[in-house]
Amino acid sequence: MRIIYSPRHAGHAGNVELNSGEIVPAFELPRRAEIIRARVIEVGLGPVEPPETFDLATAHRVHDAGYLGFLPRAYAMWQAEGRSGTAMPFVFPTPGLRRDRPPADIDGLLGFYAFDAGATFVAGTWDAVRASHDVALTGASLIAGGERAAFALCRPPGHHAGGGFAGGYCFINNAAVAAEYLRGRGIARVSVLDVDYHHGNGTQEIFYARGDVQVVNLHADPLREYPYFLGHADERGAGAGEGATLNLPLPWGTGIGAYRAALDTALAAIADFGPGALVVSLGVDTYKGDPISRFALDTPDYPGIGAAIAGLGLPTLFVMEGGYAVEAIGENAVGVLEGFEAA
Ligand code: Q9C
Ligand code: ZN
Repeated sequence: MRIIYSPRHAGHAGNVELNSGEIVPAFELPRRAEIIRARVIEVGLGPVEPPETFDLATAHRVHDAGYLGFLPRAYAMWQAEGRSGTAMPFVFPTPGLRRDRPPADIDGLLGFYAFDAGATFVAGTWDAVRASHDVALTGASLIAGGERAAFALCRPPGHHAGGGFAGGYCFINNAAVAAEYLRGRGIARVSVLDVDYHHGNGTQEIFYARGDVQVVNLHADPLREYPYFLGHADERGAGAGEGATLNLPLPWGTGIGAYRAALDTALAAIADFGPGALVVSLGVDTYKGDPISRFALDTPDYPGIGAAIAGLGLPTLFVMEGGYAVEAIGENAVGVLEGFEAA
């Protein structure tokens, strides 16, 4: 399969994050994408190509204008206060506070456009986000043009970013932009299958009231896991989207047996929906060695996941999301793709 990659991800580097009450180096780091790229080449998965440049018209269909306008300006506003290092929000307009008056300074704006402190900015962040968006759209354009499958090696990831907010290492929702693009290319129904360990709250929110894009999530139960405040089984969609959202939360410690049973349920729901294309939010933080996650999948389990997805017989765009066990991320992520190809 064709692989889309941009070296511009590497400017999003040196960030720190809040973890268990301490500021630590961010788990979402450049080496992740480089190890996946090296593994793609090592196994000969296919040609690695640079993205084309896309305008933000499709992104504007899934994100608010105020939010998209803020992202490129955030770090310059931070620097204008005389600061360097990592720009991170610390105050958020939770219900009970006002959302109708966007703040005028950087600390207010960072929180206004975020749901957690986990999507942080450095000098190269916007350029990396913009390139990641182009990587996803280039992959989507290959699918729209008739390719059976493509791999968008996106970094930073996207599935926690909602219409008007960043969070969880995510800024532009690459998978949502790709799905919307496929709709715009005349594919009447598109499904998003999110296999990242964490619930894809942003993707779900963006399409929740729409009947043309189905969103199916397999993830750690939000009762005990980030993002905590979305991803329960009783969320089924709203209005025209009633029934087009499916959540399959799983307990800590889930191994491949229970995981494959849930995946089969997810795949049957997708087959029922009858999409013309599939976008897979591919996170491999389901791995037993992941430093921030608690599932128990092992490296030999990943090709079977790819093979099961291939069984749908759909044009399929894989969009890279999470996975923080850096030494294993290449084998695990590319294992899914190899399994897909071999099926
Ligand atoms: N500080 C993705 O996998 N933080 N995002 C967890 C560690 C948030 C994960 C606690 C994890 C976000 C794309
Ligand atoms: Zn994740």
